[in-house]
Amino acid sequence: MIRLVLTTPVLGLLSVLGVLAGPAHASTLKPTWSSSSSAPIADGVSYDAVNLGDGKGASAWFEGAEGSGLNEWVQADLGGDKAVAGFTIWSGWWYTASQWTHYSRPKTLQVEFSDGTTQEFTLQDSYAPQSFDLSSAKKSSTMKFKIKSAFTSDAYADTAISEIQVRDTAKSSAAAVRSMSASTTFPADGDGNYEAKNVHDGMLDTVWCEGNPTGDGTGDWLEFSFASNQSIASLDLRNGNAYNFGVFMKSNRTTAATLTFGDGSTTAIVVKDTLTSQKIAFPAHTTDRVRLSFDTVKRGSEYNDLCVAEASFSP
Ligand SMILES: [Ca+2]
Ligand SMILES: [Ca+2]
Repeated sequence: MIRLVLTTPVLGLLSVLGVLAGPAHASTLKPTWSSSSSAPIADGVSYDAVNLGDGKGASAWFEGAEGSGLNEWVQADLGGDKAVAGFTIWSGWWYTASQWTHYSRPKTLQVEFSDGTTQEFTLQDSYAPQSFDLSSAKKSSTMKFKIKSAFTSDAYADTAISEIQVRDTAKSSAAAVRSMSASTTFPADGDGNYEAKNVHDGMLDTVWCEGNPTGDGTGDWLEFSFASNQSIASLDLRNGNAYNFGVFMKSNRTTAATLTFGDGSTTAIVVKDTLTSQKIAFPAHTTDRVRLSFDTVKRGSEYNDLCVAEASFSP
């Protein structure tokens, strides 16, 4: 399945999140991004640092210096002092899994805080989000990520970072997810994987898609197991592949679903066929798990597979 609208690359040129409850449960900040340099806009595609915080793997910052851009940097302005707990990085260009090897990936990143102190982080050369916790929370209003070394690409020298999520010590309002399961899962391909964990990584173009070879997603389900009993009363959903409208229209979306709670009770919900964020309220339940079963589906124009970009439960 083609995850994205593929165009010719114009530059001319998952540490795996093993413990879901950690990073996903922390509160993610909304920094303003700047950089020492960036590759020039080409064919209408921007490689600006703003791409580091747009929730899309396919959009990336590319340094604009010679070679692999050693000592080039991006800076997150956190909007005042925050208690920074850590960050998660999608290193390299996550346009597709097969494109990822064609550009350099940061290996060592030096992070400088607003008091001038620095910490160094060594990344794996892995097509997976990598999550780092600071040894202790750090009060800072900025984080500057400087490329100190890079993994060599098989094609172009330019170094890319697709996304950086910075989290503070505040708890997210969303129920912490311990594990996910799904009725079926579409097999990984050259575009990436379609696993259930993709629905709570904060990324609009990483999705769960059902893998039933004949079905349209009707009867398929996603199940969320929480770290503890949670009172939940709303579902925050990004239906379909929420990368953009064109991609959204291609795959199936759900239009009605049933929630089944740990005690076996159920609630029917109506879902909008929209790629924008929607919050679906239901009578509060205290439960350690909930299954989201898809009852009706709107067919996509190209792929007969149901996809969900993001889903979380809140009080
Ligand atoms: Ca991005
Ligand atoms: Ca996602």
